[in-house]
Amino acid sequence: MLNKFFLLVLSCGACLSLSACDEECDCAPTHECGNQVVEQAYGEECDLGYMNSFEPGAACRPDCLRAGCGDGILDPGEECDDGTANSNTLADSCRQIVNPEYMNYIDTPDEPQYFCRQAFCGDGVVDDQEQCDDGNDIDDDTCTNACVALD
Ligand SMILES: [Ca+2]
Ligand SMILES: [Ca+2]
Ligand SMILES: [Ca+2]
Repeated sequence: MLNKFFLLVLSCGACLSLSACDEECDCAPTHECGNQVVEQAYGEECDLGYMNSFEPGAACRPDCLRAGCGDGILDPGEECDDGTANSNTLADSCRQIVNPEYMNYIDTPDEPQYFCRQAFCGDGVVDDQEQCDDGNDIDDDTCTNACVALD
């Protein structure tokens, strides 16, 4: 496997150095994040070349993934974003919620919209300042919609 890889690299290098055999050269296709070509086969979601940026609100990150909830950068419209520390099950964490009411500012209709939101009453996790959180809309059960526990 390794040898095969090196053979490919060698033949590719040799081929590219000889303009005469350009058309026969079946070297592995090259790809690069930053070449302004969205190479989906290599996991790229976007590629704006030198415009790829870690800046909040940038349309494309330097890793050729779209900006959004979960990238660890506080983008416009996000209440929080702790990246991989976002959690929908740990108390007082930044929530990563799929909810059409909270559209990410970047329109990606083909994918679920994650919205980064602070922990809140109704997310089903008992957070700071909450006596309970059953995550439902029933106000007169044992946990009110204000996250107050009733006997
Ligand atoms: Ca690319
Ligand atoms: Ca973000
Ligand atoms: Ca909660």
